[in-house]
Amino acid sequence: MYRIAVLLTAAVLAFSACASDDDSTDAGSTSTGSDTTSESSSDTLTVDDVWTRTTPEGAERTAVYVTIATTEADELTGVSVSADVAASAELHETVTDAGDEGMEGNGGMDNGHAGDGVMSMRAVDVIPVPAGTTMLEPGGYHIMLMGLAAPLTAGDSLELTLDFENAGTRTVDVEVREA
Ligand SMILES: [Cu+2]
Repeated sequence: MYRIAVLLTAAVLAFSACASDDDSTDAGSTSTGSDTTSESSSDTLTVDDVWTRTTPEGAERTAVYVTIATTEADELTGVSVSADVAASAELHETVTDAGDEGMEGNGGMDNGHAGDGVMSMRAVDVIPVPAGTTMLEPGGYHIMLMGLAAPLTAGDSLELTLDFENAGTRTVDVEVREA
């Protein structure tokens, strides 16, 4: 019994000595590295810093902004919100020098868009999300909550569900900031 153990030990030593001829140092850290890779490839896209402003009494809609970080180019193709919060949610783009094709009923500036010059906005089917960091922020792309069920107040908790072409669905919490 003892002799077998010694022989096995010798065999293991011989094997590892052999292996270290080829791959000089660390066969161990190679497998650790591939674990890390497979973990990160299952979550290449993250959504952070999701926020909106408090709304005055009677406001019908408001904009929500997010920051998206992704290692692979993607597209934001849809957004949805609980009916408790708003009747619907849309992907929007802010444009300056409103064209003639402006949205119906876009007269009010009660929605958080800056009243600086002539700004308008329109619904889009898709918001491009190139690799890197994409910020949906005031004056650019945003998410619009249409038909607010109630005014938004600081500390409210609400969720949005974002649909990405490649990364799938993300449900995120929206922070309501003081306007
Ligand atoms: Cu909008």
